[in-house]
This record gives sequence, structure tokens and C-alpha cells, in this order.
Amino acid sequence: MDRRGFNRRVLLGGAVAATSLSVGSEAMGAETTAPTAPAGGEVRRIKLYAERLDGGQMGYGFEKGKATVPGPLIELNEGDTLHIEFENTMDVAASLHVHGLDYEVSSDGTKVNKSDVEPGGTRTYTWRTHAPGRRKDGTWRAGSAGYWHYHDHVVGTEHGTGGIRNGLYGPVIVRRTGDILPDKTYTIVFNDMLINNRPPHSGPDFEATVGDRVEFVMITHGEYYHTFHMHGHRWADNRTGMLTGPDDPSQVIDNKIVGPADSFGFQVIAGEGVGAGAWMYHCHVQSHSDMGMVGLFLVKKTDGTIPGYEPHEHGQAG
Ligand SMILES: [Cu+2]
Repeated sequence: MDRRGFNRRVLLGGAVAATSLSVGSEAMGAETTAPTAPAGGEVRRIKLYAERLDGGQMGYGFEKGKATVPGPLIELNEGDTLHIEFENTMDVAASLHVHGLDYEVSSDGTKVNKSDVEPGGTRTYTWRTHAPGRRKDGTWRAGSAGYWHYHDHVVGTEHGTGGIRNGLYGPVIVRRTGDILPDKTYTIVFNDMLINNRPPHSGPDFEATVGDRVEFVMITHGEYYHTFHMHGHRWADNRTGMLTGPDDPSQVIDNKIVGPADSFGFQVIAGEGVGAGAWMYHCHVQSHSDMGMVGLFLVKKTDGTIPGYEPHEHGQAG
């Protein structure tokens, strides 16, 4: 059985290569040896908990007692449906509200739609996604694919201002069939003047080895506008953060203005053309970087070392 599956994959791979050759260099941008996202259409069920954490923080987690800030990455493929059994273990009402996906008002996660969850309560939220396509009137409907996020919408105020401030937020990625999959994904959230709710000047730092395909999801929350900047690496300002080919007109950037509830993502090849190193990422509003909105993208050589880098006392892999 396994062997048959393997052989079939090999055959399909051969067929793809032959097709690409026959259409010539125009197909260059579409060719990749990296794994890609499968077709969607699955119905999945997960559990998600909202919990109080130390220091007045709050977090979401897939398992009881394991909540984190940011909350865990939720990944879907266009066409997937996700049922989330959400349990609120806290002593205040909480909810789950998502950006970018399809949901009925009963899964809105707001007081106005009575879709929040009382202390100790449970509620199932349903998120759906769809592929792009043409409407009956001929216009084009966007698909769900993108870098999105979820957050509380009721703690503190009816907009979840207290919940978001305390850490009730997390990333959502919806992939399109054929999207290139990364080796690892990291989430960076500018929340007021903090990154991922950590103390200023303390990261989070993210590790990779030269050549890794690393994906970043960048989300902003809170009161301020920021500029996200990464050293030594750049990305395309489009849906995936990657150029689709030599004629993709997307601007290539290494700095992006972001405001509350914005989200975007991109993939880089760690150290590509620049090598291993402790590459800073930070808010480029000068006073914000000076106040500690900075972390490191620690790109190691294959022997595990990072040239010129001595871990600072607050440094910590995230
Ligand atoms: Cu800033």
C-alpha cells in the first residue's frame, strides 16, 4: 500500500516535470521542489481554551494548562471547515473572533451577537473557507487564502480591548492549493509597545539555519501604528510574500507600515545571499525601537554557530 502510494507520487512528479519542459521557460516561476499545500475541503475539529496566565496575562491554547501568547497557529487550506470547541476557563466572559474567514453571526464572538462564552462555559465556533472563483454576475470573488488572525472580542470592553491587551490573540493561515509550505512558521505581534506581550528589549528571538524556508506571520494590535522592519531579508508585498515569477509586479520590501488588526505574512530563505547572523527585526518608528520593540532572527550556520553573536542576557529563543 505504502509502496504503491510512493510509486504513484514518483510518477506524478515525472509527469509534472515533463509538462514544465514542454511549455519552456515561462513555467520557471511555478517550479519548486518545496512541498506545497494540498487541496482543501476537509472538515476538522479542534479544542481551544482561554486561560489566565501569570502576570495578569491571558492566552489561548489547544490543551488545558498550555495557553501561550500569541495563541497557537491555526492553519487551513481553502475549502476547509473548522469547528472549534472553545472552553473559557477564566473568571470573566471571553470569546473567539476571527478575521478574513467565513462565519455566521453565531460564530462572530461578540456580545452584540451573543456569541461570547461565560466563565466556565463552552461554545463551538465554526469557520469556513473558500477558493476564489467567478460569481454568476461575472465578477471575481477572492478566496480565503491569506495571513489572518483571531482574538477575543469581549474582555474588558465590548471590543475585547482588555483581552487583546492581555494576550488573547493568535495567527491564522489559510493556504491555497499549491502554495509553498515553509520549514517553520513564527508569529510576531506588535501589541501596543510590546512584541508578543514580552517585556521591552527581550525579543522574542527566532531561530533558523541558513537555507531554511522560514515563514513569518506579522500581526498588529493595540493603540499605535508601527513600521515592521527586518534586517538582511526582504519579501514581496502580496498575498504570500513571495514573487510568483519574473513578471510579478509586486513591490519587494523590507519595511511595512502596520496598524491595529493588520496582518500579513511572508517567507524568506534564512540568510540567503547574506549568510548566518543575528539579524534584527524591529519597529522602525525610532522612539519605538529605542523603547525596546526589537528582537532577533538568529540564523545559524549548519554547524550551529552564529558569527559575531553573543547571546545577551535577556535573549531567548521564541
Ligand atoms: Cu512602533
